Amino acid sequence: MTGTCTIVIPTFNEEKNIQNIARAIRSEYPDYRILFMDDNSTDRSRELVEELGDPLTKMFVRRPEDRGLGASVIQGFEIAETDYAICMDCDFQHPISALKDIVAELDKGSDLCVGWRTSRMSMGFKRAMGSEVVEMFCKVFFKVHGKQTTKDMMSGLFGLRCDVFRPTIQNNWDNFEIQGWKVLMDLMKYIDRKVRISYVRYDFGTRAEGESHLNPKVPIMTFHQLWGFGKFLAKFFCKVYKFDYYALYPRERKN
Ligand SMILES: Nc1nc2c(ncn2[C@@H]2O[C@H](COP(=O)(O)OP(=O)(O)OP(=O)(O)O)[C@@H](O)[C@H]2O)c(=O)[nH]1
Ligand SMILES: [Mg+2]
Repeated sequence: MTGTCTIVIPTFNEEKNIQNIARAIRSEYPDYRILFMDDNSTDRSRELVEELGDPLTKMFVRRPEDRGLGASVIQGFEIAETDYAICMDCDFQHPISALKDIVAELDKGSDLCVGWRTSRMSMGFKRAMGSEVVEMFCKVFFKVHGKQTTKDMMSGLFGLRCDVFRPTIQNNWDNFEIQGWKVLMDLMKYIDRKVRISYVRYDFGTRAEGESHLNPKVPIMTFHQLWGFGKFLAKFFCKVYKFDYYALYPRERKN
């Protein structure tokens, strides 16, 4: 028997994609729940989700003081009321067809199924190379700290068994990189047991509509996930790019 599934989609101002993605998922998967984790979008996203009138498609509007892509996804996993939860972006960069393959892997007994990109070139050469290099760098830190890695640590498409990951989420809420983008990496950092990992290969696409939210703080926040030395690097790059480190991480401010 197949497990029940929630598709967790973090959103911020995705009015150009939000109905299309919900309809595309629904046309292939009549039973999956869709949960948009929205950070108080200022566009028509909320009305557009209501307009769909789909009882299995919901939008959770998050507290404004808690804004963050990482926090949105992790909270979505925590509140999902299904056996499995899969995270994907709203802009069609992740193929809808991969969702059933992820569920099939979880049905077979994996705790975590990672969407493993065949190539990152759709991001453009420079960004793709940067992403590969940062990923290799991160993996070294994970190995040094005796942590499990995955073949695509920075993939935004992955599914998990909620019962396995929920305790980790609940016990580490204050440790996660709230505004960070590398949610899978965060979960692998804190998961307290060896999880059974499987993979689904996929072609990473380009954004369908709307504006990218990628910003220069994303790599800094990725470094910050890498324990003490990573925090040192994050501070260094904040200085170089003239960002206020303590505005990003107020809890680290010394009194
Ligand atoms: N909840 C929430 N979602 C966000 C936030 N920033 C971005 N998102 C969503 O996270 C997903 C990934 O963001 P994108 O802007 O597509 O980032 P990207 O895929 O790295 O960049 P592109 O390749 O240019 O699309 C999208 O579904 C966004 O709507 C945020 O602050 N909060
Ligand atoms: Mg995108």
